[in-house]
Amino acid sequence: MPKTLLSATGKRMSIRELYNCYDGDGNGSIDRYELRRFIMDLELVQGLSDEEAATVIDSYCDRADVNGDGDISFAEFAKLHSELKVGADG
Ligand SMILES: [Ca+2]
Ligand SMILES: [Ca+2]
Repeated sequence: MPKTLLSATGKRMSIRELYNCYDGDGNGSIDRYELRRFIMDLELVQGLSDEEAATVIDSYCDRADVNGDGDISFAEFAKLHSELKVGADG
């Protein structure tokens, strides 16, 4: 379990809590800019140049935004979250 899937207080958060947490403007959905924060907090782009990081973040956004409407719905976020957890175990 990546430590970054824990809240700032070290307590595990539910996906719903995470989703609300990263919905920075509180409009009920996570847009690509808000997802960027999530990706960065997960340290998935650590050590990369800004340019490389932007590319990686873009690819995560594209992957997460299944229906391509520019927002990451809760269902889309939950799917990405589960994929990241699997991927982070190795
Ligand atoms: Ca939002
Ligand atoms: Ca979407």
